[in-house]
Amino acid sequence: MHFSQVKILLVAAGAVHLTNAHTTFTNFFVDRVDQGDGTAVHMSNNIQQATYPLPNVTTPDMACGVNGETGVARIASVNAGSNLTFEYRAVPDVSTVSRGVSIDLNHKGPYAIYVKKVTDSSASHNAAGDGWFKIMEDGYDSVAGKWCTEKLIPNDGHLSATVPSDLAPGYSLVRAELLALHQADKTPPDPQFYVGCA
Ligand SMILES: *[C@@H]1O[C@H](CO)[C@@H](O)[C@H](O)[C@H]1NC(C)=O
Ligand SMILES: *[C@@H]1O[C@H](CO)[C@@H](O)[C@H](O)[C@H]1NC(C)=O
Ligand SMILES: [Cu+2]
Repeated sequence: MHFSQVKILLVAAGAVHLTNAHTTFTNFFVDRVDQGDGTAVHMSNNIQQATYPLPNVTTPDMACGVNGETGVARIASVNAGSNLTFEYRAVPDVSTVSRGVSIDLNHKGPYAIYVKKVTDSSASHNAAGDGWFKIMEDGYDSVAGKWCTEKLIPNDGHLSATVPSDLAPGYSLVRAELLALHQADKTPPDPQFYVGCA
């Protein structure tokens, strides 16, 4: 095989990789401080499918994603008024790739951030069900002509929200929801939810 052929194959593999790469919430920031890769974050245990959209929106996974009902030991402290940032990555493990890509540009849609008071943030099985309320949402920016998913790319994959000043003290879960609508008008409809909790 000639070198030129090798190069073409690599370019093709890269393109396929990007198209298949969806996104997932990996890093939680409190007042712009990164808590660390996956720290205090409920994440999928499936390496191959961690960035896939929710396979079934009628299961409890809708709350915090696949494996999202599994509690995590690390808890981040936040204050009223704290800036919470949620980093999304197309490739969760950035030890082998550049941090650059957060989502493929073909995804178009809004995001929202929710909070739920819980008895113990590290406990399992406290995510699905009642109690969630929305603290932030952003959709289509008609002035810029851009969806929030498109702004995510130049913004290093970061979504953010402010902790409400009247949030009761104690433990809470916070849920990030990114919704890609580019397949939602197809048959069958395929709204792609990328959800995760900290
Ligand atoms: C989605 O989950 C619901 C509830 O568990 C189940 O009844 C349904 O068959 C699932 N749908 C698919 C396409 O797997
Ligand atoms: C939170 O901080 C980020 C920088 O990491 C900034 O872009 C964003 O505007 C801030 N959000 C709020 C609600 O202040
Ligand atoms: Cu996708």
